[in-house]
Amino acid sequence: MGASWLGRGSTPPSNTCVSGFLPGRLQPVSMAQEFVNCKIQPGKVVVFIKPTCPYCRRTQEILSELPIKQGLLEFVDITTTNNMNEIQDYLQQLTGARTVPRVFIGKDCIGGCTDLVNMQQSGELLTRLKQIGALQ
Ligand SMILES: N[C@@H](CCC(=O)N[C@@H](CS)C(=O)NCC(=O)O)C(=O)O
Repeated sequence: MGASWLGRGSTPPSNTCVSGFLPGRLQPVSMAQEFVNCKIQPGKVVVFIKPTCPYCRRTQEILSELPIKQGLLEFVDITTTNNMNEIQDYLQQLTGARTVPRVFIGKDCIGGCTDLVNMQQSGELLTRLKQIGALQ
């Protein structure tokens, strides 16, 4: 088991999540960073949530009603982790905000609930979902 790509080149396959020092990086990757990085994937919609947050619930309603392919929509409840604050710190670093929800369409963070609602109303949401191949 372990990182079977080691020794076969300097970089892991793009779908592999690794810990420790990533190639070309000087800083070690923290558990929180690794957790978040592994969830965010090019073809997926991922939302970091807290179940008690009304904006998160609204976001879940909106996205769950859309015809997104099976397995390509994930809600990640960060309250079940033992490093929630570090995860939020990293989300702040990545996206400019540490509030939940944080919505990722593919690798891009589109913001929170208000941003999602605006994108839905403008039609941009379906366009972006189509672009990443997430629609049925
Ligand atoms: N304008 C934001 C509001 C999000 C927001 O205020 N979320 C609250 C929870 S309901 C939050 O993250 N508070 C800080 C925290 O829980 O750490 C959005 O639309 O997503």
